[in-house]
This record gives sequence, C-alpha cells and structure tokens, in this order.
Amino acid sequence: MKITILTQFPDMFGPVLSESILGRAADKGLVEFKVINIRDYSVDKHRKTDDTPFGGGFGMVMTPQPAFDALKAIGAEGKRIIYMSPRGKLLDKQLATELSREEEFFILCGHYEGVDQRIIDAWNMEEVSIGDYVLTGGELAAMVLADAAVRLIPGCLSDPEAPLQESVYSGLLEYDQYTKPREYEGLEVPEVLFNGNHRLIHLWQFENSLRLTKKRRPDLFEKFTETAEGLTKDEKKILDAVLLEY
Ligand code: 6GU
Repeated sequence: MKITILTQFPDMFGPVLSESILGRAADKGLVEFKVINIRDYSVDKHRKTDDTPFGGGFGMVMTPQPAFDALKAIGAEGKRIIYMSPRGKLLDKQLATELSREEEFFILCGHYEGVDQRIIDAWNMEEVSIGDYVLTGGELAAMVLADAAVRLIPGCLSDPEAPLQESVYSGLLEYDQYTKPREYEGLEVPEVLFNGNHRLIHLWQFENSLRLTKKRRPDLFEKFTETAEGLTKDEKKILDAVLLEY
C-alpha cells in the first residue's frame, strides 16, 4: 500500500511513520509513506499557501494553487483522496478496514480555518474526522487514520487474529489485562487467571468485557446484545446475568 500525505508541516510526521509498528510495516514493504510539503508547490514569492477568507471571519484558508499543483505533480488524479476535517464523516473500524485494503490513497491535511472548498470539490475528496472535537490541524488526525488502517494490513501485526479479538473489532471493549509480577505493592492479579482452566479464564474475560462495555459504552453493549450469535451456553448465561443487573 502507498499512502501519500500532503501537509504544510511535513516535519510532524517523521518519528510517527518511522518508529514502532508503522515503521516496521514500512521496513517490511507492507506500506510506503510519502510526505509532500504543499509549500514546495506554491508559486508565491513567500511560498504562501493560505489567505484570508472571502466573506470575512477568523483565520486563514488554504489557497487552491499550491494544493492543485501538488496533487497534479504527484499523480493524484482519479485516486482516493481523504481530506482530514472535523466536518468529515467519523473514522470507524469499517473505514479503517476498507482503507487497509486499498492499493493507494492520499491524505490532505488542512490548517487554520480549513481549505478553499474548490480543492475538496474539484478533487472529489472524502472528508474524514477522528472525533467530535477540534484539533489545530489535520496532521495528528492523518497519523491516527494511517495508524488505524496500516495495522490492519495482513502481516503488519505478528498475530493475524489480534485485530479481530480486540475491543471494537469484536463488538465489546477489551477485558482487563495483567502481567508479572503476580503481586505488586500488595495489589493482586485475579485468581482465575492462574488456574490453567482456559474455559474459566475465557468466561472471566468475557464477563469482564461485557460489564465494562455496558458501563462505558451502552451503545456498543446494546448492539452486541442485539446481534450476538454463536454464544456458548455459558456465555449466554453470563450475558443474561449481566443484562439483569441494575
Ligand atoms: Cl480530521 N481535523 C481537525 N483539524 N480537527 C479534527 C479532526 C480533523 N477530527 C476531529 N477534529
């Protein structure tokens, strides 16, 4: 997969794309990141990329010329282009999964008050937001989107089942995790995790996930109870008990 990011702040991306799991995915050849500085395409003598908004208002708006020329120069015509914006549709697991299967896509990061609408319209961009809050720019959001998509590329994570078992991908929040030591400053790990009975351990984890999801994300919990299929007898019993609680 190839992901090309267009930004006025290319330096923000360095370590995020080269370290840890994203860096390893790039080393393995699963993904190629390219970061393009929009300023490099500005024909303005001060390399300006934004200007004041028509109609008045606060902030600066990205001008069409540098973005159009950058997009033409990198061959983005007819390609999937995402514009990171708090006005966009919310990033979720469906979109992350879909993007993880793309051969190539582009991400435009805006700043200040946004970009000239003609950039979005003429290049048929898809607006994507990462949540109901406003960031100072699209760069952090672009990194979130790239991370969420790349980790789902087959071969990126060591265990291919991992993404399916975790939190939102299974429909429930992930259960509590513990590691060594067994006792730390008088704090103990739940006894069930040591009894070697994988069925009991699984049921404890299932119950823990159910309770947590019901409390924190009633929306996900309701969806899970409506669509839950293929539960074992024991799992159903636990679900019924959790459903009956307060
Ligand atoms: Cl994609 N961009 C900005 N600037 N703010 C956001 C966002 C994106 N998603 C949520 N807030």
